[in-house]
Amino acid sequence: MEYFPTTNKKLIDWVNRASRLCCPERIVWIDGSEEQRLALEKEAVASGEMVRLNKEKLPGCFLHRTAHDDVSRTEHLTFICTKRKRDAGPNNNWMLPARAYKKAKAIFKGAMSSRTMYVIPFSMGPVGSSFSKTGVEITDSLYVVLNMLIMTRCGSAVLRQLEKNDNFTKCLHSKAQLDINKRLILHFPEDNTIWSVGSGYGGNVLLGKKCLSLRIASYAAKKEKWMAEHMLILGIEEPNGHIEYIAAAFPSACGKTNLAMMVPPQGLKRKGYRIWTVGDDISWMRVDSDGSLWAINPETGFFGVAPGTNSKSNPNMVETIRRDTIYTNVLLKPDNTVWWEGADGEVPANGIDWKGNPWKPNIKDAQGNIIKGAHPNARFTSPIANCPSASFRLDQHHGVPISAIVFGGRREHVAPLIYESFNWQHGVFVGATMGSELTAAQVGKIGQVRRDPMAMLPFCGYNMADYFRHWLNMGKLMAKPPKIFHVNWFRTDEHGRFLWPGFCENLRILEWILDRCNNKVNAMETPIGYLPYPFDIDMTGLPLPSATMEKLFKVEKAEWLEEMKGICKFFRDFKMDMPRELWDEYGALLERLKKYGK
Ligand code: OXD
Ligand code: MN
Repeated sequence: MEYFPTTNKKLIDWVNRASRLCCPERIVWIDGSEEQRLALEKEAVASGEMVRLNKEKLPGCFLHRTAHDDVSRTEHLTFICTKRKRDAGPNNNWMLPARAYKKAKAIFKGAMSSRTMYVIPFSMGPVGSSFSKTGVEITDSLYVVLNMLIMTRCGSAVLRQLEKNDNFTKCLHSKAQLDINKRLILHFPEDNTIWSVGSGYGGNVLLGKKCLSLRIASYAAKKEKWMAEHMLILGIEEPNGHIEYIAAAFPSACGKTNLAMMVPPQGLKRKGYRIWTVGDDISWMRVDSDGSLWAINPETGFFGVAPGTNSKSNPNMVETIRRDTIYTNVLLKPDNTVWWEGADGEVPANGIDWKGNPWKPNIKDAQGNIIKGAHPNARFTSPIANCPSASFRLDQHHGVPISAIVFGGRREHVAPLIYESFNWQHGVFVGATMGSELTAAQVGKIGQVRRDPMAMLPFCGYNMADYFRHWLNMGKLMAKPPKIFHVNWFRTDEHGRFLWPGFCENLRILEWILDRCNNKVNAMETPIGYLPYPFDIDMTGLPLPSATMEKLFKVEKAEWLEEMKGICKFFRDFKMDMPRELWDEYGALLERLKKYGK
């Protein structure tokens, strides 16, 4: 007779069904205790799933290597399974639920034989908050368990919550054979269910993250009138103790994590700002009784990209990942510490690369390509509590009030360093038309613009036209909606050099954003929105030539008219479902641009 630490019948039935399907050798319930975690870490080391790192230099840290073809999210194997194809929209791969269950069942069948099945009750958001969502992940991966213990609140407290309210997302995961040809990441928003099989990569298997907190949550948020967004949340505190919070959406690889925990630049030190990190990836926002938008980060950890993380790009993260961290696909050094391309310090003379092979700088593969020590998407999983800038409001049920929403993209041209939308509806248009140029790291033609509305293209769990409609409706529910801005840290000159230094200097732009929110400065009206008067940006300690400033803020009519063609093409994909208001915004912008001088 199986032991169940719950009386929740729905949960017991579901665990029994999963067990009959996957046939594990035994079932272990995760209770969230320190004792259990330490035992599981030992087990993972003994089985070779993790390597314990240098206890003095990296206390509580481990290294894990994934299968070589299982190193990032697999969007082509990710599906939204709804009764109607239309509800998934042109932005998602779609499968009929019955077909999806059948296909995946064949892979799950017996997949856990001679393995342990772990049951992880978890809460996204503080346990018991009306803001939070409960999930239970069943998995045969210890790596998943140990990551979930960092990324979410898990264990007995969540089970107690499930005694009161039996609403939870059923998350089923099995590594199965880690076969890319038998890999499926399936979302059933109508059943509040996620099935992931055949992968061991975080984004595909830590089901509380992208799968629940964005895809499933975005679907629930529309129904329940709140917002689940791919946004960082940070607070800026003035010396008088006043803190304002900003939520910002950028496509992957645009420095979201770095921005979330930036250190004020030398030139602004005299102003005594402090930055508070609330989250680096996901923001759940709702309208509170004061008529403004309040946000929580439903996670408790960072799942960040290691390459490029160093004391210049992100000193707070360097501090965070010194302990209690799981590293995935980085280089192992002879002293049992880790390294990646773009890390602090010297390039090690040798080590073991992310594939487990001996490595030296500049060694080449059979094709003559340099072999990297760490995979470009190597990751660390680390508790937010370790972060020197972690917000003291992380566990507050109400979250933090949002003064501004910032959208951003990676654009060499077209988008100026910063502009402000005219109003909420125009801001939704700005978010809906967000785009980034492809870099060498992505498949496709370099420089080609990929539209990624609100940075949600891979994460919106339903038809994006309905998502835009939801954004428009949310604006109507707020007495004090946040102002909406767009930034571009990546504008280049005629030689392809970045015009703006980025990183901590971005605080100068956030300062202007808050000045606008507090009606402290005026702005210039242009066809695309309000732009700063250059003298309103505090450039103390950053002497950029005025010609550079001019280029950073330039709105080029010809470039924008070209941009409009791309936007039009993108909007047309949504056919008749596209909200009329966004076409109105499109038409109005086109008119303003036509009338614009240069
Ligand atoms: C992530 C992503 O891993 O957005 O956070 O790809
Ligand atoms: Mn992300």
